[in-house]
Amino acid sequence: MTDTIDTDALTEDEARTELARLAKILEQANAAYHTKDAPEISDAEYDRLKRRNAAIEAQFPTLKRDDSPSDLVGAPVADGFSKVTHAVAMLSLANAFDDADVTEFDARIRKYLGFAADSPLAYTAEPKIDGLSLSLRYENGKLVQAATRGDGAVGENVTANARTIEDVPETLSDAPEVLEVRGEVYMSHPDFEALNARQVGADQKPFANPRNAAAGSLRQLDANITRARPLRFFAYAWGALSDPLSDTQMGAIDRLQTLGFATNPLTQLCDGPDEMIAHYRLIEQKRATLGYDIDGVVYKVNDLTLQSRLGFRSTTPRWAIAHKFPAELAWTRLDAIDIQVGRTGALSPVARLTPVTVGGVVVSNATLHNEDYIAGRDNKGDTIRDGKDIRVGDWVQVYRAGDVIPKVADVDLSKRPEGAVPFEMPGRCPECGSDALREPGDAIRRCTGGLICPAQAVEKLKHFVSRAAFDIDGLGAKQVEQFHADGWIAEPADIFTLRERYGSGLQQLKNREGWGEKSALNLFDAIDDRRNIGLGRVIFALGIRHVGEVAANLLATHYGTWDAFSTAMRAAEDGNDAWEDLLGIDGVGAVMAGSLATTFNQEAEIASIYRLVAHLDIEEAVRPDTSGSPVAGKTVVFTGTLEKMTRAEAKARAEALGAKVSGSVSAKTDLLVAGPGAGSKAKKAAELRVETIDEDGWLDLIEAT
Ligand code: D41
Repeated sequence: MTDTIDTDALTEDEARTELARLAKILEQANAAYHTKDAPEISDAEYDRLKRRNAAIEAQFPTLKRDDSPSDLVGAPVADGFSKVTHAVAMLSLANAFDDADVTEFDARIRKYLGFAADSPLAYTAEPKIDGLSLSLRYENGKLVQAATRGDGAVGENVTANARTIEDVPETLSDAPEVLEVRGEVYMSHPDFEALNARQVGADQKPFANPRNAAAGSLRQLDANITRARPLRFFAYAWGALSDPLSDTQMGAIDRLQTLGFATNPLTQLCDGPDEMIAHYRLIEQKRATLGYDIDGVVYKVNDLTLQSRLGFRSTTPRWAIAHKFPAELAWTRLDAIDIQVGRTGALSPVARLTPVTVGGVVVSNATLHNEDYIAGRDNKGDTIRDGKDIRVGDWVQVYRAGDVIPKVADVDLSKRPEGAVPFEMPGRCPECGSDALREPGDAIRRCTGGLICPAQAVEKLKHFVSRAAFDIDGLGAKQVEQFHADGWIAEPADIFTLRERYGSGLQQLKNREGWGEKSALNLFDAIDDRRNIGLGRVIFALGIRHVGEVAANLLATHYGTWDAFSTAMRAAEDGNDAWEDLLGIDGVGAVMAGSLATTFNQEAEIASIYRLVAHLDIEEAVRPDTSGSPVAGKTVVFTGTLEKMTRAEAKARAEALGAKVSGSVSAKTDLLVAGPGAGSKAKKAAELRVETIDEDGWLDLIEAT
């Protein structure tokens, strides 16, 4: 049989044989591409064979092979895995650090739902596995795709690798038609020790901890390497579903177990904070003998109807929280204090430490926050560490909590060397020599050099290319630093003229050390790919003080287009309409608004921003999908007593449906939802002829969606 045969003409037997042949060729091509870095067939030929395979599968869906090349990782993308957009976003977890945080979590949920302190409310409690999350998609009981969490919205396609994990079933019986199972991939302690022994035996670097080993193993481009690494998987959640698994969290976990997934045996139902905390203590006690790493306990509201009523805030569900174990501590010597200059000019003192192992990771740097912290005062000027200051030469206690930068907690004065002197923060920027000043009420000293400070420029550029910003393949912090040092790029706009300036001619990128023909072309292409970019990313990438990723996305959805956003920012001035509109965004406060307005009114800044924007085609912000929502774009006011939900819940649900919720009735109000006891607002609405409905009317209206 030849490739030129029209797939339409194939008999079922021929199709089966042909699919087997294509699977073999494509698998070989993949292996050659990824492991030997020496492709055996051209990209075009590869694509053609893959399309042919897909065409036959479409015609004979029942013949699709378990090892179908359609699901194989590693279409010939330049480097790394192909991307997968999660059908349902993978959220993250908020943290609780002590018992009081757990009690508050319960109180917050009760308040939101309008539950009395004594009405029953059950939670599940389970160990928080210290691995990496994975989403497995099953269609008609067959594993069709596995993806890492990535940034929660888009992950990496690691299907071929996931298939090598024993705890990941290839097929399920009696499963919903579509089922996305989510859980944690991890490596057990004995498997980790054995792997590291093999690594050392083969003159390879050992892994620092089981989590890194699991991550390194799952993200292997060659699935055969993953196969040789003993990974495990606990299921704890789900994404897209064609039918519900159960009506409770516990029931759903049991169902996942029945379907053939490993679930954690320490998962337990608790009737409230006291039982949750008791279970936390029990898990903490067992921690050392479990045989795998955990870093806390996760609590989830058990009733799935309540979970959906509670919903989520930006990236974390309101119905779940991770109660973390206390951070691990270690003592070591403080060798020096260096000053780093950040993208907003903040001078940050960094502790250089005699390397010490803290919770399985070697720590040699820690943050010291600011000069007050070093002197023994917190942000409010109150005494910390009993007022003990920190000096070079001191013995300090460092701790590491989660993935964050290690911190210095304490100092041992009995070991202070003679002649140690109090630390003094420089009054000038160590990078550009400009004055470094503290504004009243700010604990941070800042370089006033602005755009002339090379450290600020580099940090701005690093932020610009970071994952949540422009995320340009092949252009990371290291490359940006080098390009900046060599004068190739001074500001973000310069990235977009790199091809023009260094794509050919005497000083070519491909001739630089560490670069070649292919990597240079890939970089230019990756940059071109990003000329078309979402508004939220652009706003975040500008690196404006106080404007993080969540805020950038709020601004993007509020203003919709770059023009609307930038015009409003230029116009915003304390008290005017643009300013009030900006402050009206839920999640934007006066400090952030001030920072935005200041940035857009500095001529040098704005010129730099416009030089950048000239290279871009900025997409309109995607508003939440409220198609079919009867209240999208409408301004709604709630008044009086609501009986079936709390005010907070009503507001959150209205906003999720695309409505704007306001506190007062005006000519702009579209709808008033009035419960018993509605007073002046109902009167004003009647005067203005604003449509008014009661709580049941509101529920009928939104439930019709
Ligand atoms: O064991 C874990 N690491 C774990 C992580 C867990 N047992 N449950 C989790 N539940 C969630 C939600 C509530 C959002 C479904 C999680 C995570 N998320 C999670 N892990 C990493 C990011 C989010």
